[in-house]
Amino acid sequence: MYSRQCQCGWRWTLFLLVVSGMWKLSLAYLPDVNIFTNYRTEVYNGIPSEIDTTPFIRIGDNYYYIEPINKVNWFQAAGACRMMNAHLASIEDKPEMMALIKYMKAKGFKNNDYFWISGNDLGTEGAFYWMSSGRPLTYAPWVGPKQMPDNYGGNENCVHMFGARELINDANCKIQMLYVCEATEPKTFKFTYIKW
Ligand SMILES: [Ca+2]
Ligand SMILES: [Ca+2]
Repeated sequence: MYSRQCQCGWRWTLFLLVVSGMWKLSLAYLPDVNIFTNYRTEVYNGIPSEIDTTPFIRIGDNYYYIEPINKVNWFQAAGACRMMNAHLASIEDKPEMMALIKYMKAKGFKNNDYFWISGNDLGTEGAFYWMSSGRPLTYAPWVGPKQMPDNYGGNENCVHMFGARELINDANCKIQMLYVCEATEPKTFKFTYIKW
């Protein structure tokens, strides 16, 4: 008698044998489950909001200290920033400059308030670098209308910004002025316990 029923029992048996074999094989290549750690580390830019950063203030993604009173020369300003485990600021793009000037204007600083930042051409006349990063000044909004940097008097090798304008100028490093320090962007590590 013709039957459509498949006598497939042996095929199922073979299938299950193969699958179980693969499973055992895969186990052989898996590392011991016990070596998996239950901890995971995550790294965040910036610091949690509950941590007080005073006297540094966060503007955009950066943390600055803006010296409001004591005027010093560029080298002293660089040293003062290092004493705070920071550097003279490097204003590396227009958004950073705009954010900083917006804050400084709001604090009442004026165009005739000059602030040292880390740019300089002390190494090679006319080749300006940020001391804090070692990078060349690619964003360099030199003040006009006279063409700057003018190396006036043959001795202007340090860069300053203005308190209320998105501009920079080269000046004699020995002039005394205010300064802006920038803290290295902090990283925060979060350690998470995961129940497997
Ligand atoms: Ca110069
Ligand atoms: Ca100048």
